[in-house]
Amino acid sequence: MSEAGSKAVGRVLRGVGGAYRVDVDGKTLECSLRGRLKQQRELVKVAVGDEVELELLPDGSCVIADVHPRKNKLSRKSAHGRREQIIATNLDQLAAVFSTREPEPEFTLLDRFLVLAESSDIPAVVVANKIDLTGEAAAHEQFGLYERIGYRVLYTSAKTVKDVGDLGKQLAGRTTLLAGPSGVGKSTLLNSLQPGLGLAVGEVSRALQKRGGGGGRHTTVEASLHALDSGGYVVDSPGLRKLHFWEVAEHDLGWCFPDIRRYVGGCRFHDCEHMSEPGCAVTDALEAGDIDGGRYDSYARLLGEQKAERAY
Ligand SMILES: Nc1nc2c(ncn2[C@@H]2O[C@H](COP(=O)(O)OP(=O)(O)OP(=O)(O)O)[C@@H](O)[C@H]2O)c(=O)[nH]1
Ligand SMILES: [Mg+2]
Ligand SMILES: [Zn+2]
Repeated sequence: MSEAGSKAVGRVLRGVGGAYRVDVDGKTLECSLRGRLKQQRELVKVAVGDEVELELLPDGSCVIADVHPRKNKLSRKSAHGRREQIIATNLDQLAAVFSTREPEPEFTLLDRFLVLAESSDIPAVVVANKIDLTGEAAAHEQFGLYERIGYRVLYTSAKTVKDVGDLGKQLAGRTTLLAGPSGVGKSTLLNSLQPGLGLAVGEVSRALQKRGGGGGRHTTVEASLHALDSGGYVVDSPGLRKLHFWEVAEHDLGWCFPDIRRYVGGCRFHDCEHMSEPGCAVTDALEAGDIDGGRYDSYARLLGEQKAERAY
């Protein structure tokens, strides 16, 4: 892409404040949005992971002229107001990264990440990092529930090369979003898998953790896509303390919990919300101990949020 007017297709690596970094066959180009797209920016938000059409202008600058239709996207509601914030697009899987300690895992937040993935039909795996702090047996106790539900859980320590091998295999050849709270080691894991990435990692000071909780301040400040030597791409993303859904549109909420999904066919009413309806196979399974109480609480809380949203 050297002559004015020439075109190319690339993939958005990152984008802040109207400046985008786009990968074209292994070369990184700095681009802005073409005026026409800029006007529709509320409509066509260019996001990390997007496949875009580029055009080289006579002045040597490069613009994004169009965005290809997306295979999928993961979005959240912005912290302020009611806007959609696209985290990443065109994903093959989500890796929900939590740590066994420092910070301790917040399973209601993990449930939210999993529901987000299920609702978009994006496969999810769970990464339980920092097993060096607890030992593997304790980590299995913490996260074993998710294996029983049917998720793949990868037990990792970014401190030892042997403990990131399975994660490396899981990422090879796919586009993966690594998401989770701040300080759990997302960037550190990626650096251990591929030292050349050189991602900034934070220091979780014990003092800071005690004061602020949740691992302190954020180190990664914006999502960025990286090509892996093993094929595929990873998106490293800033830690999220909260995750509010922009939409859980495609499926009912119960469908987004695989452990609840398998019972809904047995409910007396087809529109059962599994709260207190008679003949509910889900609450029966809960009482029988076949559905975990914490998972059911996550479901009930999210259902409450959805209803409040609809009433809004
Ligand atoms: N003991 C131990 N510490 C780890 C491990 N992985 C990461 N850390 C440490 O945890 C701290 C936070 O790591 P980061 O990689 O910056 O965490 P992050 O998830 O990218 O955080 P944000 O960018 O803020 O979202 C650093 O001090 C790392 O050295 C691990 O497996 N074991
Ligand atoms: Mg980070
Ligand atoms: Zn029911």
